[in-house]
Amino acid sequence: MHVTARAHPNIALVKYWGKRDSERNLPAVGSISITLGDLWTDMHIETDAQADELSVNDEPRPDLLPRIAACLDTVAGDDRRPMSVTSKSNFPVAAGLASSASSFAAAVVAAAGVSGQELCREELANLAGRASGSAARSLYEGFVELENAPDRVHVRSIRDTSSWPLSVVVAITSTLPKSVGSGEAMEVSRRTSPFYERWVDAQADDLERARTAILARDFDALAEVAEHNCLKMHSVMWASRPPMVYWNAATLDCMQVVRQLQSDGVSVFFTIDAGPQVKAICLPEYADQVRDAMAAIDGVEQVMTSGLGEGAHLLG
Ligand code: 2P0
Repeated sequence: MHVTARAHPNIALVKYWGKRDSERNLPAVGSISITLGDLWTDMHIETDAQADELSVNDEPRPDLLPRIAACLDTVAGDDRRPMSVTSKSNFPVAAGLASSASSFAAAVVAAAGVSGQELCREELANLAGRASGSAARSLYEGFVELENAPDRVHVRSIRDTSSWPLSVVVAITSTLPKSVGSGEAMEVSRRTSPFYERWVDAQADDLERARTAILARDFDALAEVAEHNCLKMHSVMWASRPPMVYWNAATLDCMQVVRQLQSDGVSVFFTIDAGPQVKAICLPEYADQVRDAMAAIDGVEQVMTSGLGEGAHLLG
């Protein structure tokens, strides 16, 4: 028996940073993201293996296997058959490009498919979220909101992919794996950042503003709240002990170029996750101009452009 599932990474515009329950990996705050269409992770699972095994982009990765195997257990049960998992992504993994989101979203869909479990999307999202909080959002298309509910998360698409097309230009400023994983970094922030509680308290207001902007297709309002929310999250990290600074010099140069484009009248804004890459979100008519401007920056190694995309699904 074998299946392949495809999931796309997502980029949060109102960010998840902090857990209310580490045991069950429940987030401390809601979040809003966009699912990318042109970046993907394909996860192929076969059940004819002697023991669980994992390869990522054609390399055996026993180091990553325990986390994937635990995720497969939550979907297919502890007594499931051994699974041979082959994961391929068309973008750099573990560099702040949400590869864990697309990987775990693909893993739950593939595991359900190969084990014959009929689980609804909301259930799959909760299982993916237990493995990696942001992965719950990659089950859904377009603009996605994740809300905290007692003991679980509630995730839904608040606008589909075609009704407000946006372009995302990803400027890759380093492909090195990050020094501190986001799960661990969030815990350091929760324990030590003087800004952490204020961050959690203010999130409902940012979610409301972003949701309203998305429903009204108000680009400027979305830009304002997304940049503000991103910079607040990084302020929480910077003020943690030890401080967590994921940016490099090119990250700052990209932000400055986005500011310049904005003052030239281009509808674009930036967001940055737990890594040094800069994601510039723009109206599609500006995508080429934004891509060319980002590609010209010293220290930008690669630029990828994506539209919005669909939720995780089985292929074939
Ligand atoms: C987000 N990030 O909302 C935020 C913004 C990074 C910065 O979700 O510990 O890999 O596995 O639940 O989902 C990255 O964190 O963390 C993340 P875990 P995850 O996209």
